[in-house]
Amino acid sequence: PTPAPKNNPHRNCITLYLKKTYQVLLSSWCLTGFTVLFTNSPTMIVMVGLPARGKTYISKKLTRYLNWIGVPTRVFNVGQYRRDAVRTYKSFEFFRPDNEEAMKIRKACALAALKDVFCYFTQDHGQVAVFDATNTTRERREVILTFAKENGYKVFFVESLCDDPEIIAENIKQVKLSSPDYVNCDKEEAVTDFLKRIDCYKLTYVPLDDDKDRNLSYIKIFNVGSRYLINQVQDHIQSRIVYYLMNIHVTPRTIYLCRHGESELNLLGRIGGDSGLSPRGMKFAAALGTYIRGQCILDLKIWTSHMRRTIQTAEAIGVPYEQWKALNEIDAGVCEEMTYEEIQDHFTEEFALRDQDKYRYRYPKGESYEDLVQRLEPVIMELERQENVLVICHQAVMRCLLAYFLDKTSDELPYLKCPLHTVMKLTPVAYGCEVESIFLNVEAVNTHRDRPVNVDVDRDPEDALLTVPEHN
Ligand SMILES: *C1O[C@H](CO)[C@@H](O)[C@H](O)[C@H]1NC(C)=O
Ligand SMILES: *[C@@H]1O[C@H](CO)[C@@H](O)[C@H](O)[C@H]1NC(C)=O
Repeated sequence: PTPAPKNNPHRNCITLYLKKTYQVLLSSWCLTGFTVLFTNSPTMIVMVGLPARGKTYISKKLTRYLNWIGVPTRVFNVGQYRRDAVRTYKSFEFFRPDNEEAMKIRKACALAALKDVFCYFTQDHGQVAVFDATNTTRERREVILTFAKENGYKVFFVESLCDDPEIIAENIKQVKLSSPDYVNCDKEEAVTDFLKRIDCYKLTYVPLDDDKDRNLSYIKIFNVGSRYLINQVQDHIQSRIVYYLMNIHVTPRTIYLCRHGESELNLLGRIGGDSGLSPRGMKFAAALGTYIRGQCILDLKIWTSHMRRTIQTAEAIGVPYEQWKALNEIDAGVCEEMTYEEIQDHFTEEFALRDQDKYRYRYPKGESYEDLVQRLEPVIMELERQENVLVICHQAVMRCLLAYFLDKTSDELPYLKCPLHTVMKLTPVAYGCEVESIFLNVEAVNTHRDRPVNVDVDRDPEDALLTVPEHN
């Protein structure tokens, strides 16, 4: 909106009105996939629940997702502040509610974390802070609410409840035993100590209450997602968080990512287009079929784009597959089917601008990586819902998907190495994702172009073309 003149007495009203209107407008744009995300005040996501209820897991995963969709987010782990303050952990005794000395330390740590949240919002342009603490009493939550109110932040609680001893035992085994608190410690002793630590918290734990907390915004997650309760969602970002949390699961599974086999245009060093596979590309498709059959995966879903080269690759596997238009390669607009040499020739300035900010650069009449991430968001959401999936896609698309799973920044994303004829096998582990890269032994051209040192618009052609991979 054009700002109203300064001397207009109604100016504040008008801006407020515009703000409100635009907020609604922008929110609906976000839903239809535009790249604008609008949050007028920062949000604190506050985790609530006993230890070993997956709070850190949820915090890290949610943070990775929000950063990937373009909302600057950071985790503040109060436990880590405690570990930094009290170097050596002795036992659960530290967590007894009648241990006054320890309570003081814990309170000081939480305050230090809140202070850092404040700095993150004011100095580092953060939009969401995930406060990963236990926060099991109403009084403690009140401290956060007051702090948030004073600073004009919104608060959204995420409470994880679990009464299934098997899930809790699994969580302790998976993540708690590798915690810094239990290095050089007997495994069984550690589990016993940890269960006692949980008992200390149980003494004072008060879950969010249907009636007393009815004015708060929160989601309660029961037994890792078998049931949810959602209360007072305030805005667009909270609604997206709720939607995401309701789609993720913890069932072990594997995701395979690869590109199509080498295409006719790859051989010529031409980007985009919709060509078929080269003879080596066909060989890769067959090798992929053999590899996938060798993995013996039950119920493997296979997804391709709408482009010939991914469909031909999937055909060779000989099992049903699903086509997603959202998986189509980045649209290079006026540069489609050109070689990098031709782009440098015809669109010299554009070529340099792309090197200056490859993530945000949008090809004339085409897309940017940033656009692509928005287009791929429904794919990520469906990947979260599914179990074993093989995604046969394209270089830029695979970079975006990989960046999500490996928590890469938008600066790193457009330069991730995704060579042809190589499968990336992703396995979720405790707090992230393990990746194994498998080359299927079929030669292919290199299509990776690194960022050249010189990115000035008036650089020499040699400088611009320095990192272009070899081609026919
Ligand atoms: C929850 O957060 C509050 C913030 O004021 C803090 O005082 C408290 O120590 C946290 N809970 C626990 C059990 O760490
Ligand atoms: C909730 O908000 C309403 C309206 O502001 C208020 O009257 C009520 O007392 C609040 N309830 C609680 C439990 O805080």
